[in-house]
Amino acid sequence: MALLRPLMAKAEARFSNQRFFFPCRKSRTYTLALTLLLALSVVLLVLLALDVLSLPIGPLFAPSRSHSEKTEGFVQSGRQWTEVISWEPRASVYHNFLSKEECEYIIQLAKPHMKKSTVVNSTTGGSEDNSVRTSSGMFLQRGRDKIIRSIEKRIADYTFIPVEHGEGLQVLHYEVGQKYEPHLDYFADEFNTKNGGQRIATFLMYLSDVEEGGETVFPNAKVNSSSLPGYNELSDCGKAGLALKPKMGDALLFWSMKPDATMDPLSLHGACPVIKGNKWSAPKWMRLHEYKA
Ligand SMILES: O=C(O)CCC(=O)C(=O)O
Repeated sequence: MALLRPLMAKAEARFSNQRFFFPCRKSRTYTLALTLLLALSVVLLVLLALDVLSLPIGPLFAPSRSHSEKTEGFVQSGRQWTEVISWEPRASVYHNFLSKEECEYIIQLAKPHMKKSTVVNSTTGGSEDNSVRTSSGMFLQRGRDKIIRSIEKRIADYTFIPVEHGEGLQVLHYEVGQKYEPHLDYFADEFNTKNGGQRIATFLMYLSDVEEGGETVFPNAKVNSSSLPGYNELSDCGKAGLALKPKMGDALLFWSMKPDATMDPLSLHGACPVIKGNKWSAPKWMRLHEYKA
């Protein structure tokens, strides 16, 4: 026993040695870190489930660009999503397609060159002044600069219609009382289809809000529009069909050509008279074939 005493003392000293307890503390630290991580994951999962947080994955129909993505020169800060508003005719809205800066840029480019809008004479194919269209407008050359090229590329990416099939961007301005009576964007004459063939779709961008009136209306759309949200805020002209109230940056895509390659008369549409404020819009017409701009 006397012989064992030094050994036992040595073992006791070892047990009480700090170094012995160090691995124990280390494992407690690990346990604490793991618990914290687990708690954090649970909190994250709860926040995701409650939709307080979201992963950078869009819904099925959302365009690929995410919030605050930098477009050519400008930052798009609004939330972007698309919404089908009608199947007959086929029409959808792309919310916040353009940034505020892009809208202002287009207006500032167009302003010095605005002229009274004309319509196409369906027999001769020529342009003429007509009381059915009282806005003013101008065309921006396709691909004229970096900003316009970026917008045109985004339209092509979204519609799957190549940039080369697009006409130059038209910029339209409507003052109080100005309008465009219901009409079709596709042609009834041969002259206007020589370059590029028929117009198959229109991508109409709103460059401004309008206080009252100025809606784009589809009088023959097969939609019960009176049950849609916002119906009560529409003008009488807007209430006469499926109508979209202009909102700066939003874009309306509608198809003049049906999937069976025939033209769609239900795509008849017009611009309601502006009652209060000003309206700026920019249609991009897209053709069946390459359009020599
Ligand atoms: O500005 C609008 O709301 C409609 C424009 C339009 O219909 C057109 O230019 O063909």
